[in-house]
Amino acid sequence: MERITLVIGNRNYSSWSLRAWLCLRKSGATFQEELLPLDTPEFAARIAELSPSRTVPVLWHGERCVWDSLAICEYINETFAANTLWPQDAGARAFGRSLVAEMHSGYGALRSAMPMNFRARQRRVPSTPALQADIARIIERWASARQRYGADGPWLLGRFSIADAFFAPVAVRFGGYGVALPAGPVADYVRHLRADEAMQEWERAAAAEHWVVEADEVGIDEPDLDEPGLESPAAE
Ligand SMILES: N[C@@H](CCC(=O)N[C@@H](CS)C(=O)NCC(=O)O)C(=O)O
Repeated sequence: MERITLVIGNRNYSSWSLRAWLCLRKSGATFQEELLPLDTPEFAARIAELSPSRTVPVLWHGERCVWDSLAICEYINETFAANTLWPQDAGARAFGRSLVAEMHSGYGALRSAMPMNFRARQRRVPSTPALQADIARIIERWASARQRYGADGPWLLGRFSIADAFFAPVAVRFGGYGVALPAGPVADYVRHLRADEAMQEWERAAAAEHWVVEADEVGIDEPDLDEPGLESPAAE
């Protein structure tokens, strides 16, 4: 078996790394990690050797290099997961791929206003119409997925899929920045995702990190507010 190495950024901040790592962990493959701390001279020097895009994640499988999180997740699905990271049903697969494509190329307001930061708890950022529109759209997509596929299991498409990996960093953002979720299937989904063994493993490792990326430390701590924004009756 050729060596598999996933190059990732800081677990606390690197949302694209988390997506690829979750798929690889769920595939059951044995792999090594190389962590490059974001925003450091070490990152710049090493990533130039490892990734044509100079971003993380990047996957090395023997001599093969796969860069960009979505390409990596698709490669993992085909090569290490026997295509189990997408549903068998073509309609469900198309729905899931649409969710993932939208996440990969969109939700810019959410991504810039609420950087993934596991250490952010009860943080609040200014609300803008664009941010609220992204949040509402994601909640609506999650609700739609759970309505369609809830009978097949607790993940967005029933069984774990690349779609869950793609939205995992969003669930972390919603928790950290106090985004209220409607009680019921959406809140249940987020709770299931955050409690997942692989997510917990990543979160524990993130908590042990000491690096601080100032650009990703946004918002104001509001310790008096309830933590985190699950099951707000007001959002129902
Ligand atoms: N479209 C890329 C985005 C990757 C990306 O922006 N990664 C960030 C870390 S989460 C990065 O490497 N930033 C370092 C830099 O741009 O210098 C993907 O999906 O993998």
